[in-house]
This record gives sequence, C-alpha cells and structure tokens, in this order.
Amino acid sequence: MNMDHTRWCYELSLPVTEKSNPISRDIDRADAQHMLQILKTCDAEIFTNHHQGIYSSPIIQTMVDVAKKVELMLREPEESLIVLSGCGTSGRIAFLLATSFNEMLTDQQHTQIYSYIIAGGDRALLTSQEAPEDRPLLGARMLDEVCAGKKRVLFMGISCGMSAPFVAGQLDLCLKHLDVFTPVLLGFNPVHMARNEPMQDCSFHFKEVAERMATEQIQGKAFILNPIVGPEAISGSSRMKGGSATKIILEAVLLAGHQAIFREKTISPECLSSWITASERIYENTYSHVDELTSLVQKAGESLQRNGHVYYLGWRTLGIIGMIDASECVPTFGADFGDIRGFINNGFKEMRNKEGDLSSMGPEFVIGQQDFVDTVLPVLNQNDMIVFLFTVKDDLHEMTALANQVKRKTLNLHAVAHDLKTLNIPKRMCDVFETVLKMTWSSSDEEIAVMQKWELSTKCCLNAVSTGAHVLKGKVYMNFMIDLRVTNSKLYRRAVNIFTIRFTGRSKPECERALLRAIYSTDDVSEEMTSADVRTHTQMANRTDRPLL
Ligand code: F1P
Repeated sequence: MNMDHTRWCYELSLPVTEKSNPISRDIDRADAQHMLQILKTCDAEIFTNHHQGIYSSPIIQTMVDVAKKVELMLREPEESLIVLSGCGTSGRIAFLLATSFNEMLTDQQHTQIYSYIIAGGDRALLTSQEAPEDRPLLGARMLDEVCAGKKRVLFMGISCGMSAPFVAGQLDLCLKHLDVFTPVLLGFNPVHMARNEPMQDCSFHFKEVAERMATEQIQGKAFILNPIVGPEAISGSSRMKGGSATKIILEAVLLAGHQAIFREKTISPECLSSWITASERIYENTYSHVDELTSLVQKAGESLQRNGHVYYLGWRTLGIIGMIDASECVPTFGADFGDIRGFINNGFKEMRNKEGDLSSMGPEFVIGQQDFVDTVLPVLNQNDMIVFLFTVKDDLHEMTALANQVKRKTLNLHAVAHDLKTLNIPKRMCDVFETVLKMTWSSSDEEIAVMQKWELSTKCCLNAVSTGAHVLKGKVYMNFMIDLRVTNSKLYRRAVNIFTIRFTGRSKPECERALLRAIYSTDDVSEEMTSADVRTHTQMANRTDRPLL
C-alpha cells in the first residue's frame, strides 16, 4: 500500500472537526491577502446549504425544540436553570452567552436563569487549562453543584469535536436524571464520529453518551445540535469556525426563547433560520473589508516575526472577544501568553465572571486597560501592534484619550470599530489610527441583539489576525498546527496523528516514541514510559513549559 493511499484512508477515518480542509492546504505559503481568501472560503462553509448543514430541516427543527424549552424555563424562572458548559473556547463562549443573556433578563426586570461552567474554573476564561477537559467526573460534580435545589435544568454541553470527557460526564449525569435535566449536546460531527476512546475513571466514552442522547431525542427528552460546518482552516482549531458556529446557534435558540416571552413571538423554523441568515450577512460584511483586514494580518505577522507583541484593547464584550482570541494562541501555536494579549475597559468589573477579580493570580490575569497603561505602555515599542476594539456606543472620548497616549509610544495603532448608519464615529476619532476597519451596520441590523452581531464580526476579524500572524511567523505547516502543546488526551492524539501518517509515514508506535522523547526530554525512552497511560504523558507535558512538536 503506498503512502498516499494510507494518508487518504487515514483522512477518511478522522472526524470532520479534525480533518485537513482542502481549501487551506497551502495556507502556510499564502501571503496575507491570499490567506484572507482562504479563511473567508472556509468560514463560508458554516452556512453551506446541505442535508446536514446549519440550515437543514432537522437542525432547524431541533433548534425550534430547544428554543421552546428555553421559553418554558423562562416562564418559571424561580425553579429553573439554563446551564451552558464547555472546555477551552467552548467554555469561554458559554461564559459570554450566560452573562450577556442574564443581563438581557435584568434589563427586562426578569429573574436571571443562566449559569456557565468552564473546565478549570474562571482562570480558564483567560488562560489555557487543558487538563481538566479530560475529567468526566469533575464535569459531573461541577454541574451537580451548580444545579443544587433546581427542579428543572436545561443543560447545554458544548464540545465542538464531540470529544471532551468533561462534557461527556455532565451529559451522562443528565441522562441519569431526566426528571430534572433536559440535556442538549452541541458539536460539529455526526454522532458516529464522536470520540470513542476510553475516558479517565469511567466505563463509557463520548460516542456512547451521544448515542444515548440520540435515543432520548426520539422522545423529546434530549437534543443533539450537530450541523456539519466543514473542517477548520487550521486542522482541529475549533476556536475558529467551531466557536463561531456555537455562538450563532446558541444565540439563535436563546433569542427565540426570549422573544417568545417578551415579545410574544411564535418560535418557528423561520425565526431561527433568519438569525442564521443575519449571521451569514455579518460574515459577508466583515470579509468585504478585505484591504483593511489584510493590512491587520500583515502588521500582526510583522510584529510577531520581530518578537514584538499584539495587544487588543477592547470595550465591553468586545474586550472579552479579544481575550478569548488571545488565550487560545498559547495551546494552538505554542505562543507565549504575552505574544497576543487582550485587555478590557474596567477589567474584571466588566467581566462579571463568577469568581470575581482574579488579578492577584499572576500577570496573565491582569486585564484592565488601566493595567495596560501602568505595565505595558511604558515598555511599548514600534514592533508592538495595538488594536482597539470598540463601537459607536462606547465612550469615544475615553477611547481617543487612550489612543493618543498610545500614539506617543508607537504609530502601530489600529482599530476595529462598529458604526451605525444612524450614528457615526466622528472622522477625527478615526484619524488617530493607522488602519481603521470600520464596519457600518444598517439600522435594521440594530433591531435585535446588535452587540451579539458586533461580537461575531470582531471574533471573525481577530481569528484572522491571530491565525494569520502565527502562520506568517511559521507556526503552521500546510494547515497543521506544529507547535501545539500536548496538554490533554485530545491534543496528545492529534500530535501523534500529525507525526504519524501526515508527515513521516512511520508507524504509530514509532511516532509515539518520538513524541515521548520530546515530552520526557530524553533519547532513552524507558519501558516504564511507554507503558504509562496518556494521562501520565499529558501531566508531564503540562509541566514542560514549551511546545512539543
Ligand atoms: C475544547 C478545546 C478547544 C481548544 C483546543 C482544545 O474543544 O478546549 O476549545 O480550541 O482545541 O480543546 P471542544 O471540546 O469544543 O471540541
């Protein structure tokens, strides 16, 4: 059997979310402009109309069913809870949605009913905490604690790759107590491609849980939302399309539930698919600013190549979008936390996270714009790139004052700004920046959830900037991450696979040995090392402060 055939069979065996996307196969050789075309084409796959796609009838119908459950929960808020949970980017999106939708409820003088869980706790909102993802029992315990005393819980477990043991443990708990829980699984693979590897301290695996969910779905007791949105532009990097599709789908479902309660709007397939269409327009509008986006990617790449930094300074939830984008660069590209870093106006006060101010936990947790002024500004130089993220509704005087302060240190100052046809950011404020990617949204865009739309557009821009910059820095080979950290079992398997079939053509055991040599920093891989389980290896990799591939 020749090598190409082996690779082809191997590619077929992978779940969609781990496959190599043919569109981006040469992304490592693309210039910034070409790279944007590639990213645009990959992102467009989120909205492709096919029988398992986001617009397909079974998916839209499941969204309708789940939105009706949201409506039910909102009707009896004292006894109900909607929990959003996930690991890494999925957990961060869960946090963003739970806090934003709670705020919407407060604005309507309604009791808050949303809660979030992220593997690793609130510190994982800002830093990569990959190990807790492997712990199903921990997931179940955290869910149990959050739901204490509630009669009805709508649980939304997010795992883009349908692979995180932490989420599988939570879904299993729900399935054992269907009198209280209605579980929803959100991911982007068909059920038969869910992960079927054994999990820590558990007798079942993710696929088995997904199959049980599918069985319960027939009775309307559980739901699986798993549209196929195509492989990521960087293989396995679910922070990109996966994170965006998660946001689009969950917002559609939650908004439909809210509109049913507060505007007496019937929950219908049309109202769900119209939100998806609105999201599609957001992507089109964002990518239509190709010149400015290209320039941002190019500048960010130059900064990283010169060992400079990229700093996002964002207002309100756009600050959170910046931090989400930055935090995932560490495990994906083996970046240092300081390479790309996010700050938010008012720091933790603006975050509204459960555990409050974490700034005493270390430099990674220092996130306020004032902290930026105090600690980063004095050492800023021309190699560092600053990107402001704001909207016409933010404090533009505060924004301009900060921009002028930064400008005294570097002219490498840019902005992603959201404007309305009816309300403009004055030109003199835009003139402070070298590049302004100014998105103007029509007044009909403003009707519902405008902030959610601006967040999605900003996420799309920043994913392009940070991915593009790391590609230009050489952190990607073809469309594979080659500097990833092997800090949980999914990443360990991905690393072995990249080594094995894709690059070397050597056998799996040979490649695993090579990986162990890197993990244990030795040429002498002992019997004890090879016979240890994946958990031991990832624990060791967690202690190593460097990428392994
Ligand atoms: C969870 C996750 C990703 C992250 C990285 C490691 O993935 O933490 O968010 O980007 O790939 O895994 P999933 O459970 O949502 O597939």
